[in-house]
Amino acid sequence: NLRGYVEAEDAIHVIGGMFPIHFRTILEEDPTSTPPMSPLCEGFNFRGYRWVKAMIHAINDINKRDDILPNITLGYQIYDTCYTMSKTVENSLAFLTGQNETTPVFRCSSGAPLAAVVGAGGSTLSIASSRILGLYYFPQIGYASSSLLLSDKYQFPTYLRTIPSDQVQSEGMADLVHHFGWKWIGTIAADDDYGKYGVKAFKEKVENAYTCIAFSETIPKIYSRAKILTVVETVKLTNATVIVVYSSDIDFHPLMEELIISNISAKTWIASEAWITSALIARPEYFPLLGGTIGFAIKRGEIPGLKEFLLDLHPSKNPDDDLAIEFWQTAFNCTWPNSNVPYNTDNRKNVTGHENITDFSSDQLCTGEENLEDLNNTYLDVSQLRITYNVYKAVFAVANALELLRLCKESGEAGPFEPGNTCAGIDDFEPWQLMYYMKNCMKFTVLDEFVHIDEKGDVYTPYDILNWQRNETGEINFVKVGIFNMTGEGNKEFRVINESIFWNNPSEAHPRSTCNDNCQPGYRKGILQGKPSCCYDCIQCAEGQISSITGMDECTACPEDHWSNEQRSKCVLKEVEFLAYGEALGMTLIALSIFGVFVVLAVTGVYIKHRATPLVRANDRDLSFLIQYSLIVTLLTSILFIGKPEDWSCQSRQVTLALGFSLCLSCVLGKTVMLFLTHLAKNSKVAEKARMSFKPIFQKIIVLLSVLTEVGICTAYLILEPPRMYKNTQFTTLKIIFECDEGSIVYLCVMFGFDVFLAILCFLTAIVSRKLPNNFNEAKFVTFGMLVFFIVWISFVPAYLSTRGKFKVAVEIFAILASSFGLLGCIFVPKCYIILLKPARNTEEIVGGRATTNDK
Ligand code: TCR
Repeated sequence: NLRGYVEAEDAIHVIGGMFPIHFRTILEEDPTSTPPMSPLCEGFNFRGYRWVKAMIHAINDINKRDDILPNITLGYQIYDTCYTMSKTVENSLAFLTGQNETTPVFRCSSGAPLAAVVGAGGSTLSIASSRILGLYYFPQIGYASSSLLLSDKYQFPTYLRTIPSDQVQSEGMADLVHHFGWKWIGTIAADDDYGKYGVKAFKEKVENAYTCIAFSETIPKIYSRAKILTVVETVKLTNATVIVVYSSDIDFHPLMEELIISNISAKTWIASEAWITSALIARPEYFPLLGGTIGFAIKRGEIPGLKEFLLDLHPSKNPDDDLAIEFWQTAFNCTWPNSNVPYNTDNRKNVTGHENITDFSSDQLCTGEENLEDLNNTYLDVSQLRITYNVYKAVFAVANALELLRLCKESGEAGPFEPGNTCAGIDDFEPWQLMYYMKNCMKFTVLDEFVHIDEKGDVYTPYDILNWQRNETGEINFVKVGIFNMTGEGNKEFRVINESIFWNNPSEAHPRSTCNDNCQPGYRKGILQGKPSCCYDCIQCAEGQISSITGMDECTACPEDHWSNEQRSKCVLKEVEFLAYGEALGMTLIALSIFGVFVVLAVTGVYIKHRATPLVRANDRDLSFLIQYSLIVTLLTSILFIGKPEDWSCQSRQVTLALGFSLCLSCVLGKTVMLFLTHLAKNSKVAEKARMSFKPIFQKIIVLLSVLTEVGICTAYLILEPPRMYKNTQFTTLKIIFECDEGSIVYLCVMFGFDVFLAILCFLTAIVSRKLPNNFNEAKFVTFGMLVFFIVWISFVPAYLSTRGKFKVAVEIFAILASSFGLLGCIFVPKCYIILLKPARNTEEIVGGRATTNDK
C-alpha cells in the first residue's frame, strides 16, 4: 500500500526520503471492520512532487560527479507521508525493518543499505519519525521542518535540517511588527508543532515590546467546518488589523475558502514561511483578502538542470510509476488508459461533512500527447525554489557525510570510532557512524553556497521579506521588500523598504493596529480590568497634571508656579494675586489715606495758626504736633501695604506702622500722664507736690524712651528674623498669592504688644482723669479715642485671620486707617471745633485754670 518510489537496484547506498506527495489520507468511517491496513492517500500535491524530483535530481547530480563519492552509486527510496502522522510513523518503521522484520536492518526494501533519511516535510511528521529513527541513531535530515522543538538534541539526537528554526522567523516577525508599530495582533496557528510553537515563540518575542495578542486561534488538522467557522467569526469581529498566520498552506487553505466567502477585507496578513509563496494560497481570487500580505521566505536558490529534469516526465516511460500517471491525470484532467490509478477524489465529504467539494474526475482519456511545457502549475515553477533548494542541500549533506566517512579509511589515518580509533568502511558502516560525520563535520558547499549545519542541527540562512502585489495581468507577484538575517550568535539584521510595500486597504496606507485609539493630549491610559494592557481607558489628567502628547501612559505634574490648563494639555503660569494700586480697592484705600493726610495737615494748619491760643498751648503743644506727624506716618504706611510685595516693602511696612503707633501713643501717654497727675493732685498734697515737680520735659522723655524701646525691638526684629516676600501656592492651586511671610511671629507680637501696652497705659490714665473739667475734657476724648483704637484692633484680629490673599492686606489697611481716623477724630476734631467755631471758649480760664500753668 505504500505508494513509494523505489529505485535502488544497482545502488550501493540508498538515501531514504519522505515527502508529502498527497495532501491527506482517506479517512474511513469504521476502520475496525477490516483488518488493519495502511490508509490510502488522495489529493495530489504538485509542490511535494517537485521536491521529490529535486531529491532525485540531486542524487543524479552526485552520481554524475567524480569529486564526491567516486565509484559509488547512490540510490533512493522515497515514501509518501500523505502529510499524515500515522503514515509517517509507518514509513519510519518500514525503513528500519525492511518492511517486515522487527529488528532494524537499515536496508531498503531492495536490500541495499540505507544511509540516511531526508525529510519528513512538516515538523509534526519529522518529530514523529525522528523519535523512532533517533532510537537507533539513524541520521535524518529535514528540509522543511522548522519547529523549534527539533533543536532539542536530547529529544532528537539525530535530526538535522537545512531550514532555519522558527526561532529565527518569529524573531523576524516580531521585528516586523515592531517596525510598523503594530500593538494589537491576532494569531492563527495550525494545530501542529509548527504552528503552535511558532506562534508561541512569536508571542514571547512580541510581548516584551508592549504588543498584545488580540486573539489566538488554531486551524484544525482534520477538516471541521464548525471549527473553521469559529475562526472566521473571530477574524470578522476583531478590531486587530494585523494577523499572523503560522500554518502550512495545506492546513490554511480550507480556512482561506471560508474567509473569502465571508468577505473580510482590510486586514494585513503576516505569512509564515510555509504559505508565503504557496500556489495553493497565492491565487488571484484570494487577492482582495490577502493582497498586501507580508511574509518571510527562506533563501531562494537556482538548481541548474532542474527544469529539464522536471519536464522529463511521461507516464509511458515506466508503466509501474503510478505517481507519474496520477500526476498526468491530475495535471491534464484526463484518465490514463488501462490504469486504475484514481485521481482527484475527495472522500472527506463522507466523514467530515465538507460541503463545497466538487469532483473533478473526468471521463476524458489521456492521449499522452499532452504537452508538459504548456502546463502552468507549481510543479514546473522553478522561480521560487526555496524548500526545493533545501531538499537539494539535504541530499548533498548526506553525500558529504558519506564522502567524509569514505575518506577516513582511504587516507589511512586514525578514525574517530572506539575501540582503537578506527574508521568505518564505506561498504559496511553502521548508521550511527555516518551520524558521527553528519553531526560534527557539517560544513560543505552546494552550488557555490557555503552551508554550515551547527551542533544543534540548525542552519542560519537569511530570510527574504516578501510582499504580495498584483501585476498587470492580475497575477500575484512576490515582491522582495526587505531581508532578515540572524546568525547563530544572535546578531541580526532587519531591513525593510517601506515605500515598496503594497498595503491592502482602501487608502493603501500603512495600516495601524491598536486595541484603542491613542489617548489624546490631556488624557492618560487607564487600566481596564481583565483586558490586555494594550486596551485601556483614556482618563483625563488630574488638576495640576498634564499630558502634552498623544498616547501617554502617565500625566506629569506641572512645575511649581504653573498649573494645568482646562484641557490638561499644557502647563500655564499661575495667576498671581496681590492688592494692586490699579484696582478699585487699592485706589480707594490710597484715596482714604491721602484724604486722612490732608485732614491731619489741615489740623496742623489750624494749630499753627492758632498756636498762641490757650487751647493749643495747653498740655504741651509740641506733643500735639508730634501726634499729628505720627498720624501722617501711620496713614501713609498703609500705602506700603498695597502693590506687589517685595522684601523691602514687607520689612518696612510693619516696622513703620509699629513705630508710627508707638510715637503717636507715647505722645498721647505723655499728655494723659500729665492729666493723671493733675487728677491726683486734686485729692492729695503729696500728689500735688509730685505734679509740681513733673516738668514738661518729662513728657518728652516718656516719648523718647518709648520710641527708643520700639526702635530697639524693631531693629532686633529686622536683623534677626526679618519678614520676607513669599509666594503662597498652598492656599489655592490656581493662583500664586504674593504675600509677606512675617518672619518671627514672636518679634511681631512684641513689637505690636508694646504699642498695645502704651495704648493700655493711655487708656488707664485717661479714664481715671476723665472727670477733670480742664482742657475741654481732653481726657474724656482720649478715652474715646483709645476705645475706638481697641475696638478697631480687637475686631481686626478675627477678620484678619479669616481672610486670605489680598483681602487680608485690605483688612489690615482698613484697621490702620480706622484707628488713625479714630485718634484723629477723637483727639483733634473737638479741639478744632472750639478753636474755629467757639473762639469764646478758647480762653485761659475756661481752658485750664491751674492745669495750663505748665506752659507758662
Ligand atoms: N516548516 C513547516 C512546514 C513547511 C512547509 C513549507 C510545508 C515549511 N515550509 C513550505 C509546505 C511548503 C516550514 C513545518 O511544519 O515545520
